[in-house]
Amino acid sequence: MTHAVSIGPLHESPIGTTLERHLLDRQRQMPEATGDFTGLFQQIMLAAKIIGSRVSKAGLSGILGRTGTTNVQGEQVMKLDDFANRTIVQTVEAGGHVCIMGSEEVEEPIKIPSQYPQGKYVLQFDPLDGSGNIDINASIGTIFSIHRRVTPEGQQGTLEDLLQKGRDIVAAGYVIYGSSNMLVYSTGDQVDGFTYDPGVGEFFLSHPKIRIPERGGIYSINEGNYHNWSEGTQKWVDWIKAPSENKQAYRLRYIGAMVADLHRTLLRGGIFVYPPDVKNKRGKLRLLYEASPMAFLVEAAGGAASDGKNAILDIVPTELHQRTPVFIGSPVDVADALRFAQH
Ligand code: P6P
Repeated sequence: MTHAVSIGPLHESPIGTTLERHLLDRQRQMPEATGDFTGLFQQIMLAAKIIGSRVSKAGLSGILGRTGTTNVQGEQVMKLDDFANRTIVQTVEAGGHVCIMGSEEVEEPIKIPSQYPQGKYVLQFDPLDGSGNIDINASIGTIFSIHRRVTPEGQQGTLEDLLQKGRDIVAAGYVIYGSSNMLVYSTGDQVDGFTYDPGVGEFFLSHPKIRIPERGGIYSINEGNYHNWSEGTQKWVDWIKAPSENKQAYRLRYIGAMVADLHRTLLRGGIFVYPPDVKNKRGKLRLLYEASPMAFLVEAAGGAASDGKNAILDIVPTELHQRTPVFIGSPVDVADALRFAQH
């Protein structure tokens, strides 16, 4: 007679915790959950796997380089940008979980075709952040942010659904396509990181409950813009890279893709800054699908994120592609930077 063998709770099992399991555990803890959020997240996960697969073969599949078009930001659209954008739109639009989408690559709000159900969520994303790094095989990423709709259910979503503060985000995350591919997300209470195993085709929990150090030792900013900055920003950079009585000289690290620079900042501490300059009065980075979701994650990990005056999550958006200055990272380092930048 065979005896039933208890293998113990799955979270202690040798296979680890998949992202799928993590989402279902989260859903079970919320009695009011309908499965909509989990369904949307599974579509985002599928898109991340498809994009990751294509990025890893970009050099071979002849889609490096430019499409010859420019996006709403006036930036050259790389073939992979376009592929990533289309992948997310087509993976999500038919799922019935969102009523409208916003993308860095698309000037207008992306409506859900009338043949599909209009869902209760709003998805905004930068499909391939740091695309300038594609051709040199440096890390790039996808950033996403999920809100609840604010317009009445059952009809198509509108721009009003997109122009919501970061403080009202339901969930945000990023995928980093690097030496390994990771998906990092939060619903506001904690930040968890999942590493992709291409042999299995699953994301596995590898960085549970990420907390950013109170203070780091790295600053991340494009010093090539030094002479375009305000005097306050210049003084902060001069200060942070010099040893002083209560701090070491910080080291400079700058990858040129916000996702990669912020992933390092989240894990190691320190600060990432894209300040205003004489050419970009409101900085370069976009609020709704870059700064807000990253600020949501960093605050959930115990960090801080400011536009130089106010918390990024409290900014009330007025335009889909509006930009904002960004000072984000360890709370002590952000407070130090704001002391200089506000002068
Ligand atoms: P710069 C990439 O183009 C991006 O939008 C962010 O990912 C990155 O942090 C920033 O711009 C880099 O800008 O002017 O330093 O090349």
